[in-house]
Amino acid sequence: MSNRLTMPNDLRAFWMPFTANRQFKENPRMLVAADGMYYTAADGRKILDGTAGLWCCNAGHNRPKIVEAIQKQAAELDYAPAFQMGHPKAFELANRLVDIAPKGMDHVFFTNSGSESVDTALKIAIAYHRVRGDGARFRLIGRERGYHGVNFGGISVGGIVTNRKHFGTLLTGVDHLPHTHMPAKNAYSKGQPEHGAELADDLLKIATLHDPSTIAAVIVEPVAGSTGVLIPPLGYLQKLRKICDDHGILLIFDEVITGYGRLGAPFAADYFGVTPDMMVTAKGLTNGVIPMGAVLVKKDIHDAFMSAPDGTIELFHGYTYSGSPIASAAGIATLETYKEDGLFERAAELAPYWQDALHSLKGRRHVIDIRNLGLIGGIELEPIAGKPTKRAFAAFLSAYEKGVLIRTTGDIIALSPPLIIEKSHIDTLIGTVGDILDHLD
Ligand code: PXG
Ligand code: PLP
Repeated sequence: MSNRLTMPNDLRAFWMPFTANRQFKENPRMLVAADGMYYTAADGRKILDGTAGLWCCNAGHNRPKIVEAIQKQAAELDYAPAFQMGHPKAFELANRLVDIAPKGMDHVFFTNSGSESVDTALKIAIAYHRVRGDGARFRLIGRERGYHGVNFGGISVGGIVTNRKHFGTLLTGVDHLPHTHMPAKNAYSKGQPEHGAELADDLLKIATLHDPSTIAAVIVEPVAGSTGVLIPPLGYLQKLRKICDDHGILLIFDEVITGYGRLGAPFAADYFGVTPDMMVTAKGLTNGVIPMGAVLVKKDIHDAFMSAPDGTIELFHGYTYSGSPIASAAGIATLETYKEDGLFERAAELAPYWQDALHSLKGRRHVIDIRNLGLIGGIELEPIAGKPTKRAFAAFLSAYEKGVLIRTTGDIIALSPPLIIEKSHIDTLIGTVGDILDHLD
């Protein structure tokens, strides 16, 4: 007899990602529609989206241009083989990405997610040194509290203990920089904190320990998102760039969250004025609508592979859905939407209002730090003694009850609204969070 479950609302089969499955299924939170700044819940309530989905719907929901592009593409060319075959839209999207990327980032490798983009960039880094005859450079350096997705490469360079400890030996030849979170000195910084640029000097220490000639690449999030909105200290990223340059080490920025306007510039590289050798992107590339990632690569790195003998595959890497037609069409329509609506500029214009609104929560119950940059905000709460994460999760549940979607990580509330947010929405979002905190245990 089949054990297939036929009840329409049986929730057991779907093993949900990064979710307390049993708790969720006892009291599910179901979204059934979305438009502009709002989700609609299954019970019909409108939920203000304070997180752009999961940091990805930068242009807001149900954008006509993106919806039409996907519909049209599905009917015209649903899928084309990705290997040894092409279709025009993938090339067009790559060109458009190069147009908005920092100067010199001239090539694009397509993936389906941030995790795949991370592993792609790490592989390109190691292979790049090898094709240049420098195969002794194999080490990868990540950072504590870094999130680089969930594939083996990404969790190896990542710095989240819970994401690593269950999964064996991970990649070898990996080391980690210290994280840059210094609440004792930097609490309540507006924008970039003043203290901590010297933490970048640890790269030199690590490089010296292993010998710099063994290090292939360093990967960091310009602003760490998932581990609670950690803003880089002034001068920190510049120092990393300098140390990498001095020692032939590639610098990879993981811009999965910071890319596509989140900081009020196309990429964090533009915002900070530091150009990495590769940029890892996903999420906002298609406004979160269709899975897609892109690794942007400097010309020199790409070109190093192109001296392979004629007719040979230069890089033995790729995915069935690399640059798939529907994702490419969605990407093109997304970049057009960002441009037509001036959303990157809009994020920059709104950033001061966002900063003031966030920091107005200073002194509210349980709040021990507030951090912000562009349209990202982090509100750190005092944990309940012996019960880490419980207070912030209670805030998340209470916000959802009150019609506002926030995200929590540890005891930190992370906010990253769509870039179409209005000042009145910011008032509602921050006002609701403040009210909730007043009533939390
Ligand atoms: N790098 C960074 C910097 C990310 O933020 C990934 C890689 C992996 O992307 P994919 O597409 O494989 O999930 C991410 C993803 C959260 C949250 O609430 C953050 C992410 C994903 C889900 C939740 O902080 N970031
Ligand atoms: N596993 C098997 C058996 C496959 O045939 C393939 C691709 O052909 C993969 C995994 C990789 O899938 P993807 O290219 O979607 O990452």
